[in-house]
Formats: sequence, structure tokens, C-alpha cells
Amino acid sequence: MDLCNQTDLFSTGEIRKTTFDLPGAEVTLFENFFTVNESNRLYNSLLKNTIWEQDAMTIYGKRVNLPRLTAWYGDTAKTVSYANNNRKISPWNTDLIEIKERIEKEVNIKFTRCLLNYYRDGKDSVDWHQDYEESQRENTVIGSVTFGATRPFQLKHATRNDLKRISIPLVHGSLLLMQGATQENWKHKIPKTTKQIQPRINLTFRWIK
Ligand SMILES: O=C(O)CCC(=O)C(=O)O
Ligand SMILES: [Mn+2]
Repeated sequence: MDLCNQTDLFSTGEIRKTTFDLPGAEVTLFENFFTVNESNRLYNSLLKNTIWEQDAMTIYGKRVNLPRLTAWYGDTAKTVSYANNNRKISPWNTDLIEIKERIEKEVNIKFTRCLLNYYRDGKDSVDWHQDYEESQRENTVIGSVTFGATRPFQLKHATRNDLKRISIPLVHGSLLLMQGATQENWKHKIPKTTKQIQPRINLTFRWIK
């Protein structure tokens, strides 16, 4: 499937870098980080080859399915605690290694984990949250890659309501880097939409011991 035919939008093939001026955060967007051809290939391959799971969380004592499918990949066969579930980590595959190594050229870190999210339609979403455990949010890096439909990525300050929220459209083939104190100070979400939209795959590369 061809997800995006906007070849003339970035016809030079150049990466477009945007830095956001948010107090206590370092957020940078790279559009066209992957070319349209690479993005179409990786979307189709990840969709087919990822071991997608329906995870659940407990809210007021009730088990509730997450509104998206997820998968954990990474360096080890250890389990991680995420949304109250102990999930197995699958070993990196060639697609993930290709993506990971491209991001690692931009940041001085070797990622150990990747969480993949599959948003099947506009009803799938992720609510306000901060990445990493609270005690481990200082000076972190998240490399977030999008393939498929564009969804708005919203950011709001965790404690200050005098600061405006921002919304960053994450397009096919984009990389969003969140670094420094971003996870300590800001929350993020992907809202639901009633619009008819195509599916979207998001990958967040993380450094977790
Ligand atoms: O889908 C996205 O862009 C964000 C996903 C996310 O925030 C997460 O998995 O922690
Ligand atoms: Mn997140």
C-alpha cells in the first residue's frame, strides 16, 4: 500500500528540522527523516512482522484494554513493567535495527528498548502521560518515529497552566526527539478523532537499563 504520495512536498528529499521553544523541554521534529519510499516499505513490513499484542490496564479494579495495539522490542529477554503488565521483550529485527541506527546518528545514545504502538483508526489513542518511571525522567532521550496517518501529538506542561499547550502533527517518516528534562516537565498525548483516518504506527526508542 502506498501511504503517502506527497513526493513533491519534500521533493529535494531534505530533512526539515524544527525546534520547539518550550520552557524546561527540548523537543525537535525532523520531517522527511525517512524518505517516502523508505517509510512506505517500513510501514508495510512493521505492520506485518510485529508481534502486536492487546495490552490491558487496571482502572478502579477493572481490566480495560488499551485503545491501541503494542509491542516491546529490545536488547534483552527481560520483562518490563508497563501499564501494570509484565510484557516480554522480543529481540531487535532488521527493520528496527535500521531505524534505531538512523536515530542514533542524531543523538549520543544507544537505545536499549523500543515500544511500538499501532493506532488502527481514530478511536485508538494514548492519554496524557510522561515517559519513563518517575525516578528515571531526568535527562532522558525518546526517539519517536511515525509511519502512516498523521496524528497530532499534544504537549502540555505537567504543573504550569499559564503555558500554552502545543500540537505537533507527526507525519509519515518523521522523527520527534524529546530530550533533557522534557519528560520531567511536560505530558503528551495522541487524542482520539472522529475523522476517517488511515492506521498509524509509532515507535518510541528508549534507554532503559
Ligand atoms: O504515538 C505517539 O506518537 C506517542 C506514543 C507514546 O507517547 C508512548 O508510547 O509513550
Ligand atoms: Mn509517551
